[in-house]
Amino acid sequence: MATNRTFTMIKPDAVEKGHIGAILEKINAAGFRIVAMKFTQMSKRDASEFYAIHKERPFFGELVEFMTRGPIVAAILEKDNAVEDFRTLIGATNPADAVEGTIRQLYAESIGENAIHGSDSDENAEIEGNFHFAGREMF
Ligand code: FUP
Repeated sequence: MATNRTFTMIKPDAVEKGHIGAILEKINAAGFRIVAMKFTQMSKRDASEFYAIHKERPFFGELVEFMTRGPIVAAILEKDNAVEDFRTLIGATNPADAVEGTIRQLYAESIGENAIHGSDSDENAEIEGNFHFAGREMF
């Protein structure tokens, strides 16, 4: 499997609770290399654009409110099979369904406030990574 890249965000709930360090430890321990990282806060426009695919869903308003209520950590990660392996590391979208030891099982409260994002395809990793790290030629 070729080395490739994925995109992640440690979401406002996990940042508020002081879990940045613990989550980065798990990411490093799982063999991911951090190739770009920033501590930032998304505007309503940013979050609406980032999650545009969900704009017709009933939870869209709450999702935008949540993602903009405090800072996040955005990062690009590199590893063999990065996208799939990172989805395994973070666990199911709903932490109630997440496998023991996954980041969402350990640190997430609910499907709406689920601690961390991981891109679901190589194509979306590139789109999302370029959204947050425009002009850096990360992919
Ligand atoms: P994931 O790929 O696991 O991040 O999940 P989705 O792309 O399906 O959802 C993106 C975000 O929308 C989730 F992280 C949280 C939010 N969401 C809800 O609030 N309710 C839902 O029923 C589904 C998703």
